[in-house]
Amino acid sequence: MPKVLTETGFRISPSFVEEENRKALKVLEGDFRHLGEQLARRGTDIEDVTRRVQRFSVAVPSWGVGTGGTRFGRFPGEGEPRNVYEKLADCATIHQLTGATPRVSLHIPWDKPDDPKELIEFAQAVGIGFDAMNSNTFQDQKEQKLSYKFGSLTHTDLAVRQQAIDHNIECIEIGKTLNSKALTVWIADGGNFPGQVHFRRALERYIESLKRIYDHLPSDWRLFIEHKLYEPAFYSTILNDWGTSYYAATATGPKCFCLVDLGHHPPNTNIEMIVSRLIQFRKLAGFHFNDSKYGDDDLDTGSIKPFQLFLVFNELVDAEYEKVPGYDPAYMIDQSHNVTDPIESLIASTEEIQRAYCQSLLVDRRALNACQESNDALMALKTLKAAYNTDVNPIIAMARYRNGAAVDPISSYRTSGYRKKKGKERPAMEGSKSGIV
Ligand code: PSV
Ligand code: MN
Repeated sequence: MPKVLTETGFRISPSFVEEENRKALKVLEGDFRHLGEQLARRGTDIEDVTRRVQRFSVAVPSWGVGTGGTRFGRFPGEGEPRNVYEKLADCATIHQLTGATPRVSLHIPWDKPDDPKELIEFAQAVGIGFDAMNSNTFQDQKEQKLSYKFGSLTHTDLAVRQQAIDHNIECIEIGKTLNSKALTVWIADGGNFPGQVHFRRALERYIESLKRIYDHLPSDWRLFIEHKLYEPAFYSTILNDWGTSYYAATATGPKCFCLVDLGHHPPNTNIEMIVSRLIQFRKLAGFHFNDSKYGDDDLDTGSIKPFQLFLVFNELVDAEYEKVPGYDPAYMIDQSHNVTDPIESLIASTEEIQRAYCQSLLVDRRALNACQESNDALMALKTLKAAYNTDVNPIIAMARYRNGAAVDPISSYRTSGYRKKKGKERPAMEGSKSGIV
């Protein structure tokens, strides 16, 4: 395993980014000034919006920097990360270029460190921190005693449930050493046949298991539970929707919250309304951002339904604006990159998330409220569209520049030759565990 700085391999130098930015700055300043004038006419201060975009951040998933795959295959890319250190190095590069992804979310045991202290040192050296820990009881591991084939936290056999509980506690223990502050639990438990699972008893077992995990949660930690309609169980899943998630989180305790993965609903679901409900009930954990056309496609955020993403952020900014007590959502990306360079996809997705946030900041909330109160449906939509249709690229680019990142991150990434260099440094290894598959 690499031993701090000297072994991080090639890194894009700050002077390279500065030089790239220098070439793009004049045009950016012109566009920013022009947009600033437009927004001023609408009563919005571009500097205020830019500062808020600068402060916004989203975590990246360690498993997102490797090529994903489908049930049918995986087509690995050049220079894929082969261990947690190389994943951190790629995540740090994304942060260096976007200035908006300062933390990485680890998945255990995929990223289980041999020595957490060494991992922290490495993370500090490349300039990245740790976000929520993720447990994995949806696969069997080599050294594992009991199988999760028929469930984990909800298994009919107490010994299997105990094994899954112990694994989650281990994730908390590892996370404590990394200064993480949350555990995300997603289980694949469910049934493929009508009659296979007793719905009520399985949900009771789930909540009992969650409570055992919750007992080990440090006082400043939160427990995130992630619902999902289907897959890999195709008939029924235990935590199938936000309502069940709300019930389970409430039954578990005040530090347990409901995480919304955008791909975990039936097509056409009004996700922004789910988000609003969870905010109202003080149980929104945060997000796994991605996009989908048909199901849990794990496509790049904003690539299919950018207006939906904007409407989700509109609810979030509304909660910020109204200072809803206890409102503190955790933002994370959860995608599978099958045909692109994962670093490029994560950079582009970060930009789409910032865009939706920034556009939501432009919503004239007083005007919207007036439309709602006077039942002016058409103007209510037009008020939202005025914000959504604004090209906020100059604000996002300026926020990046002022955060010391790249004005045009994908262009700088490509020009730096990072991927080619990693291709030489990281010859493919047998059994490399990047991506999801
Ligand atoms: C399940 O589909 C999920 O969204 C969960 O967050 C997992 O931890 C993640 O994908 C990675 O497989
Ligand atoms: Mn997810």
